[in-house]
Amino acid sequence: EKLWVFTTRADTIMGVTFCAVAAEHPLATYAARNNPALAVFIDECKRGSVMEADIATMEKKGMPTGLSVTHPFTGEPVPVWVGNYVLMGYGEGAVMAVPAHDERDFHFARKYRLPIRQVIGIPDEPFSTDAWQEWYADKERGGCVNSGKYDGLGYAAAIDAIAADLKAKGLGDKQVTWRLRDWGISRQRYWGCPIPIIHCATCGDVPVPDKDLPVVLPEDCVPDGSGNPLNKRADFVNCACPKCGAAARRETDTMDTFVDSSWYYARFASQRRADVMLDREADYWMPVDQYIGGIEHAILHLLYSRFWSKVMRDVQLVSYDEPFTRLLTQGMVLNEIFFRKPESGRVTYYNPADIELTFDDKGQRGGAVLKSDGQPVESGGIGTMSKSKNNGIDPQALIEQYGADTARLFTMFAAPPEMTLEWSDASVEGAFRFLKRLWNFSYENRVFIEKGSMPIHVDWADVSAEHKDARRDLHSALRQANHDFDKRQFNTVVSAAMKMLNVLERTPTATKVEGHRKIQPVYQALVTEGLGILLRLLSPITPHLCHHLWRELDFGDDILIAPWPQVDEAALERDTIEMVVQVNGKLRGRIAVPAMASDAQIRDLAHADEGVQKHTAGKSVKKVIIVPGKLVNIVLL
Ligand code: ANZ
Ligand code: ZN
Repeated sequence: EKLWVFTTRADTIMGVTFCAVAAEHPLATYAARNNPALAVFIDECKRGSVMEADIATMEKKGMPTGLSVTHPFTGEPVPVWVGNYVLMGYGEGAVMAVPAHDERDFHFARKYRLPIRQVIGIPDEPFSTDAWQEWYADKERGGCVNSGKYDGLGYAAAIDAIAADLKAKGLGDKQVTWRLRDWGISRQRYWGCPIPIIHCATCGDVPVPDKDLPVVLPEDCVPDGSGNPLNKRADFVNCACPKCGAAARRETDTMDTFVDSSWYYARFASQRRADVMLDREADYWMPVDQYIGGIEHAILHLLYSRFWSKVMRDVQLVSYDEPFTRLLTQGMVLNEIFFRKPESGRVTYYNPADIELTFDDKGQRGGAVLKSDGQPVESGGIGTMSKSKNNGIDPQALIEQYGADTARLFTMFAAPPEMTLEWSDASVEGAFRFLKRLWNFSYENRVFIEKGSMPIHVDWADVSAEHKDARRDLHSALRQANHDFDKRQFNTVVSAAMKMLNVLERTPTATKVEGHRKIQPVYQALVTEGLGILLRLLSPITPHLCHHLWRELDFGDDILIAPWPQVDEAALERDTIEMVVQVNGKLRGRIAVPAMASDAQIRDLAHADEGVQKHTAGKSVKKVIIVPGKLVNIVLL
């Protein structure tokens, strides 16, 4: 007979020193017939956990079957053991053990004094059977050793060669194995998708006929904590068997909510028809371009929905293969936790919105009191917003006080979306102030922008250094923000917008001409261009305000259809660059050098700087190091 094993490391085949089978494996049962000790051990294993997580940590135990198999290449006999770490439900329920390169096999072999044979090596890494080392399992860096004709081959090449040789002998082949496990989808819970099955004493489990679908749940059950209330509903439970017509019972288990969440998005994209699960419209919209969810979905929901998509694809409900193109895992929102713990009884948590903080004369945070009774509460520090800790904030309250744009700006600005975000009322205020500034600035400058204001023609090559700098700052902020939008790093998009407003606010507006203030056309041009960019840049984050100002300033009717602002590369060019000058590595001055300056020119300018001269006078220079665009370091002898 043959013993089949599943391995992902065929490259280690010359290091096999034993095989191990699961307790449920037919070979184990066979070996236990005349071996009572083995039978007892097998029983013990069967009572143990089959959870992978438990198996990973539990003590590895085994017992020899007394049988052996023949190594496919060397022809040597290989003993077969029963091992408690081998799962019947995975692969073949049997493993080829390579103690030198598999950590479980290593500990097993050490415990039962089985041979350990190195067959993967990394130059300069000494191998010892005394203790397991991470690199023993490294398939990236290692190559075959002590493996005859396979010596020197890397992981992939060795597997190809060995698989081909096994195939030629009819002793093996490459195969794809999935680690999907069964998913029990029924729940003893009232409010879920009904399982359309009727239980009949004679016919068994009979599906509800198509014409009677969907099974509709009663909506007036009152859960009383004593189990699934559907069980008590005779009107729901009692029915006739669709096959024989006899009295039968309707299934009261409902489906796991993960069933619904596995495909809801496809239904959202195809919700017009009530008579089908999905129509072709789902294909038009799907897959989801950008999925967003918490990390808690990483192994459950995201895996289930991929699996479900493939089933829907196989039964030709949809034609796509994967449900989500791109995933963003957002960070948790944190907030302070407030509570009171009575002498006896349960802790009560209070919502931060109902708490007032007290401060001493120096503005230092003191205690906290509950607004309603003025009595102190304790702080439990910062934690994830949760129902159990009652530290969630209802954005509705913020929206009512400050408007939706402020609420959005604050959340976008507080942290990159993947990071945790600490809630702070002060930052909400800051976001609000910024939007007010933008609003005021826009109205103050409206006259320069709206239709009917002076037409402006500016040759940007020909304006003052100050205005050139301002325009460069605007465009370099835009370049950074466009980049950050692509990376979904909205917090720095907001900082770019803030920088733009600062630049615009400090740009000189007017010159005095014959005692009168005369608005400079270059200012007008700059503010028109700058606000145009700023409003479009912010519009995905604070849409209402930007849309309104866009119209008020006569930029156009609808900011949503305005083209996205583009960086003017010419604006980014500099006439002069500031470089820092160091003497022996210490900062001694700053110089402005022409953008096109040669190294010799830069060196001369550095030596001419007053601050630098103080430290170089009378000394000899050993060498000058120039880091282009950044720094000059003068090293003295
Ligand atoms: C020989 C070998 C040598 C292995 C080596 C690993 C390292 P993943 O990657 O998680 O799929 N295996 C196979 N079937 C098993 C079962 N029923 N119960 C427990 N373990 C089983 O794991 C694949 C590896 O898990 C396989 O590759 C096998 O051990 C083990 F240096 O074979 B390997
Ligand atoms: Zn029946």
